[in-house]
Amino acid sequence: MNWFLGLDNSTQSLSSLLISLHTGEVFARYSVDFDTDLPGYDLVQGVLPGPTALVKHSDPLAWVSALELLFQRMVDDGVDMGRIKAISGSAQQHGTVYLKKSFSELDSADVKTPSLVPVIKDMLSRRTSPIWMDSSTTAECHEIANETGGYGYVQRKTGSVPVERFSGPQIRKFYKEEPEKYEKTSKIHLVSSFMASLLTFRDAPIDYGDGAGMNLMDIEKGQWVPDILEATAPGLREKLPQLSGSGRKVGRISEYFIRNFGFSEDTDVVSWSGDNNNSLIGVGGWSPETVVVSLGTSDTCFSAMSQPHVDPAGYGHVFGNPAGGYMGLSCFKNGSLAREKVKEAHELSWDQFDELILEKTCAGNEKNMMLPFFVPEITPAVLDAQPVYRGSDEFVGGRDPAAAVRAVVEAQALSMRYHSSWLRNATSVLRVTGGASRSLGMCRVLADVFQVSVERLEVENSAALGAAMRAAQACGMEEWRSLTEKFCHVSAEEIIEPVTENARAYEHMLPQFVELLAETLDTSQRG
Ligand code: XUL
Repeated sequence: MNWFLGLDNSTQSLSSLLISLHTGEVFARYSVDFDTDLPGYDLVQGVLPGPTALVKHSDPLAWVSALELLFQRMVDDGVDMGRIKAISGSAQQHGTVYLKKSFSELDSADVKTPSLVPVIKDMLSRRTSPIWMDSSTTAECHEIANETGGYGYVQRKTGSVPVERFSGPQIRKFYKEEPEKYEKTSKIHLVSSFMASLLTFRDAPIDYGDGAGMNLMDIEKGQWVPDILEATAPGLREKLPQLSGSGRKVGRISEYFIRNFGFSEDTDVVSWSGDNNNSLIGVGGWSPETVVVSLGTSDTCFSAMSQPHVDPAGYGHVFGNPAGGYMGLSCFKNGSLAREKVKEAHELSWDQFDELILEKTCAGNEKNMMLPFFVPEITPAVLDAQPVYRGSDEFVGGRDPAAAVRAVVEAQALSMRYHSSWLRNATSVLRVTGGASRSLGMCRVLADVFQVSVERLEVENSAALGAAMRAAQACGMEEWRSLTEKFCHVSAEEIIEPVTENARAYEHMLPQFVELLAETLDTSQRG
């Protein structure tokens, strides 16, 4: 029994991998895509259609279904589930799941139905879950700030100013709009703690890592902040799970999963955490020398921090590092969503997208520049999404695919460089992970804009890998350092060195980009 299972419940899919401490192998990579594998839930890129562009919810039952389908795929493929010693997971951050009292009594329920979905459906006090893409709580952010010591106070306590997608403002909105349902809610879980609870059939704690993304937890003390809870919604303290360290075993896997999928009754479930927190571990970035760029549905830029210093501009966040200490993170919503919009607008394949960056355009993009706000942006806060174009008539008129492709990627890299300076991490290396890290063009532009080496890891799903490594560490099997040496490999051909001649183009472009941003921003959006 030396296999450890890492799961990753992201915005668009649930995926898995197993690590073997014995052989150092990473295997059993499976994935369930919410849109295509679970069409009955009507999700589009993992999200339910909403009343406005600012409202983004998902269906927690799709996550339950995905968990069962993923395990079934593993079993059907002959994976010996009985050899899994422990499971941990990673989940999209900030999203919340609202449950009735019956959920906390799940461990005494004798579930005999072939699926957990109808059982959990009856236990939901709110049918849908607001997720990290939601930007609809500006009013609630103001209210929480005004009722407490202001934006700066909430930031000093919780690591972030009140932010639209964070759990606290989302909970407040639910309380204001549906007070009876709020009243009937007995537990509010994060996606991460909900998934861990499903596996054990008991309320799992929220780990400090992901708990820091709620605007409710004192990042230094690892405790709920009473006056912020009060300003958020009445009686909230009783509705929140416990807080705990990320390395805690939260229980054994429930009888239901043993019976249906062949897990051993000794299989431990270890606290789940946020996807970014897990990625920090999965890329081997748990000590402060490394800056990580994760290119997924959202793009994020983060690094470990020994002391929790906050972003003076108010956009960055301090979360918990699962290996201890803190991590600083900036999140950009127009990540793969923006790249896809440009790719689709010009009817390109991903290979053509890359070729246009690498072969047909050069650093600086002949003064063509874009602000890729295709959907409301987080960093910087832009609610009224509208891409902005500056440059030649062809480019502005949408008739230059090559310039458009380079422009979206250069804008993302410049924005990351500009908005990550608060991390104060003078790095010489960027570790790049996530689906779009396969794009050599994207990595080339990152290397040139930051003028540092870009390293790509062998295992692309660093969130699932980090979760599996955390499961192993929590079982006392190995230290972070040896787990990192075993699983976080960078092969020499995956290192992209910066082209020094391109440095000048970006030194010149960055202030122009910042100026265009300043002109475009509606500063009245943030109080
Ligand atoms: C981080 C954030 C996103 C989600 C995506 O603050 O909102 O990266 O975690 O899953």
